[in-house]
Amino acid sequence: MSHIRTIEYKPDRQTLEDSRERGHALHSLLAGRRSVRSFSPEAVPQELIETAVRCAGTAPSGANLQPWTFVAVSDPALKREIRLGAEEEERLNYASRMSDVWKEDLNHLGTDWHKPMLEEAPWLIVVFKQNTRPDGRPNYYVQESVGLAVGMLLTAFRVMGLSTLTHTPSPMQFLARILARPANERPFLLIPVGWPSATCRVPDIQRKPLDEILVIQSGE
Ligand code: IYR
Repeated sequence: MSHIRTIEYKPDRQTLEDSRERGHALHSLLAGRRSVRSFSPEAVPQELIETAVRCAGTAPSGANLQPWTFVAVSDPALKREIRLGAEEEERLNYASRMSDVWKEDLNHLGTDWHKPMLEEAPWLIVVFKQNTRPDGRPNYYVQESVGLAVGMLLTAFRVMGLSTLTHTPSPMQFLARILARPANERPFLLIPVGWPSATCRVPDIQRKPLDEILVIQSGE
C-alpha cells in the first residue's frame, strides 16, 4: 500500500446491541420486499430516482471501473415503445422460446407476455452493463459488478418505500436501440419503479429458511 495514495478509514463502530437491532430491522424491511407487477400511475419525483441511483453507484466493482449506466425513463411515448418491444420478445418467449419446464416453473407466478406495468409505472430504469470502456479497454467482472449495483438499487428503493420489478424481456437489445446507447453498453435489466396500485396482489411465495442457505463450516 505504501506506493499508493490513501486516506484514513474509520467507520463508526457500533455496539453489538446496535448491530443486532439494525440488522434485524433491515432484514424485516427487505423481507417485506415483493416484486410488483401492478403500479399506481402516481408520479414519483425525479429526486427519489436520483437518490436510489446514487446508492447503486456506491457498489464495489472490478478495478473500481463502475461499469454501469442507469437510464431513467418517464416519458409516456418512450415507455410505450419499450412496452411494445418487450411484449414482442415475450410473446415469442412464451410461444416458442421457453422450455416446458421453464413455463411450469413460472406457473405459480401467473406471468404471461402482457406487460402493461411498463406503461403504468411512472419510471422505468433500464440498467446497462459496459462490457468495455468507451475507448475499448476492458472492464472486469462486469456481470458481478452490475448485479451488486442493482442489489443496492433495489434495497434503496425498498428503504424509500418504492416498489420495483426486475424484468428481463430477452433478448433485450431493443432497449439499446430505443435508448440509442453506445456500442460498449448492453442491456442488463429493465426495472419499473413506483408505488403499487391500490388493487396490487402478489403471489403467495416464501423465501428459503436460513438453514437451507447458510452453511457454518466446521474445521474438522
Ligand atoms: N421474462 C418473462 C418470463 C419470466 C422469467 C422468469 I426466470 C421469471 O422469474 C419471471 C418471468 C416475463 O417477464 O414474463
